[in-house]
Amino acid sequence: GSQGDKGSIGDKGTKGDSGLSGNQQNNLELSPYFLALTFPNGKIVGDKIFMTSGYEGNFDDLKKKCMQAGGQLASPRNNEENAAVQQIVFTHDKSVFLGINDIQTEGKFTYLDGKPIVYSNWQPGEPNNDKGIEDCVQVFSTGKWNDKSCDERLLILCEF
Ligand code: GMH
Ligand code: CA
Repeated sequence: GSQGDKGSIGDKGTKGDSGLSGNQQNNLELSPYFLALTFPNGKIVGDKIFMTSGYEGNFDDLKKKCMQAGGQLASPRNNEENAAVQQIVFTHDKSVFLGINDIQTEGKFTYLDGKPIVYSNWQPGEPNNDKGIEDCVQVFSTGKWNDKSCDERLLILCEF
């Protein structure tokens, strides 16, 4: 929205002079619309919405489901986004797959578009490619990352 208005769901939350995102500036988090739409499966961070449906499946299945919904698997690119992912994992007590893997080249983790990751939050000792079969990335309720087999069935978490 324009400066001074109350903001809306369509407001992408561009950062202004205050350094706060539009969502914070406009107190979107306090609005009943925000509370209703994000309870208990979603989080809004800046211009990104993370949302789970509660569905569980393997990496290919979850990747496909997010794309069919017009989004993609959660791909946190900074601490704030990772904290939002962590909160959903914690709330549901189920870990999620990220839209990050090293299927193409072992040891080189990329986003789904093939670009190298710009942010990570590995658990100490990870990624360890345990048994040589771990090309996908799961998030624990601590927010820390572990490489895991893409054949595991985890909770879906998409970003829009
Ligand atoms: C091995 C050990 C554990 C570690 C797991 C995990 C599997 O079993 O190194 O300490 O937690 O691998 O990385 O994904
Ligand atoms: Ca591992």
